[in-house]
Amino acid sequence: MTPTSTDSGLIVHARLATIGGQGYGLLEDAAIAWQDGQIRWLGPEDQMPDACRHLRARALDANGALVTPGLIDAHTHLVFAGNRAEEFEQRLEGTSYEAIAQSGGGIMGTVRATRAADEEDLLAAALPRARALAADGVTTLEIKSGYALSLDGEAKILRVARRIGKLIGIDVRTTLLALHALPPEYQGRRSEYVDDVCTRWLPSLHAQGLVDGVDAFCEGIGFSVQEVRRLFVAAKQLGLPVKLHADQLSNLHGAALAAEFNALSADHLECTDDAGIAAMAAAGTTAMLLPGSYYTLRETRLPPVAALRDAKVRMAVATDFNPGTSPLLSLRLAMNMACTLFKLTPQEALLAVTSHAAHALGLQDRGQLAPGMRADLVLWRAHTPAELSYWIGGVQPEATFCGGVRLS
Ligand code: DI6
Ligand code: FE
Repeated sequence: MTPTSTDSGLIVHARLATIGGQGYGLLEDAAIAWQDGQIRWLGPEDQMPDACRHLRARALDANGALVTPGLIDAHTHLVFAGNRAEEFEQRLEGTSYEAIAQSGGGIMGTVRATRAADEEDLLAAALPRARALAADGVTTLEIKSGYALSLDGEAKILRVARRIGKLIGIDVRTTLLALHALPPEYQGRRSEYVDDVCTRWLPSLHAQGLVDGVDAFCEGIGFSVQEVRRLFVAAKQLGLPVKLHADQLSNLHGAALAAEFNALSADHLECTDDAGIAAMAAAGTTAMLLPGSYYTLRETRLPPVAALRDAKVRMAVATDFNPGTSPLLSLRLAMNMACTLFKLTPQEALLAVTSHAAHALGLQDRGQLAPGMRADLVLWRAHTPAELSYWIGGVQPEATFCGGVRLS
């Protein structure tokens, strides 16, 4: 690899929050070098090995500023058409989220708009959203389907998700969320819908290379534990990891179900009980906290953060970006909300969008700064790691690298 390669580089005079070892894993007066998209060395600048010195010619001088791993937004519904601003108004006038869904709005409103959009329209709508997340330091982005609810439509969404990653240069992980709402064609035939998703849609989309994981909306207005169980059995047979929208609006014991299938994550958890937490702890399932939807729905039940912490369940945080309950395009704002609303410490919040979020996607090659890890890193216009949770807006990356290649 030559010094001019686009996926090699060096940052000097940095404060590295490595997220390895204890807490932030801070290294002062440090340098970090990468080659072929992988971190090769990091440490005190005066100990830099000769093998890294050829990168000096085009080193970035951080002037003492903070470098973190690239942020990971591990729960989004980024690809859809239209928006739901009208429902936002209705909710503020007193109509509940569930009542809107039951009267044919909610998710189904977005489904109608998304079905009517072609692939290029969907891409054009989604790209600026992904760019907004990337501008805030996101280098790995999970995107769920779930707003077309037909085999071809879900494929269209997942293809758009993959294209976004290539166009912006970030790493996109796709999740099939067909059990999001019952499509109108299947009214009165719920069981047949679940069967079709399990036996036809999932194998077909998997064979097309469009599915990295499987999710479901386990809720009174979504799908039951029994229905989700069938989906998870089918996913496991294909070797696909699962995760679950669990216990957000009601306690259907979704967290325990997720744990039973060794889910990567159980997400939301506002209504999760002690048995659910114990099951997650035993299974190593990550708790995915989503303060954006808590805030937007003006929810008052808090996820059981103290109990999750006591049980040593890993906590991740994501935007849950979606048009209904979380129109939030800043993972940093989600970190701030996780601290202010859920009482995470800023240190927990940074872990939640780096190493714990990587865990929630089943990815071992990122989320920390260490030799051998992907060179996904952000140089911030900030000095202390707590600033990333503290400032509400304003702090932006000075430079972002994904797989060693500079994004901004
Ligand atoms: N994620 C979801 O899938 C639902 N809520 C959530 O947090 C529904 C999103 C929507 O209303 O479109
Ligand atoms: Fe969601």
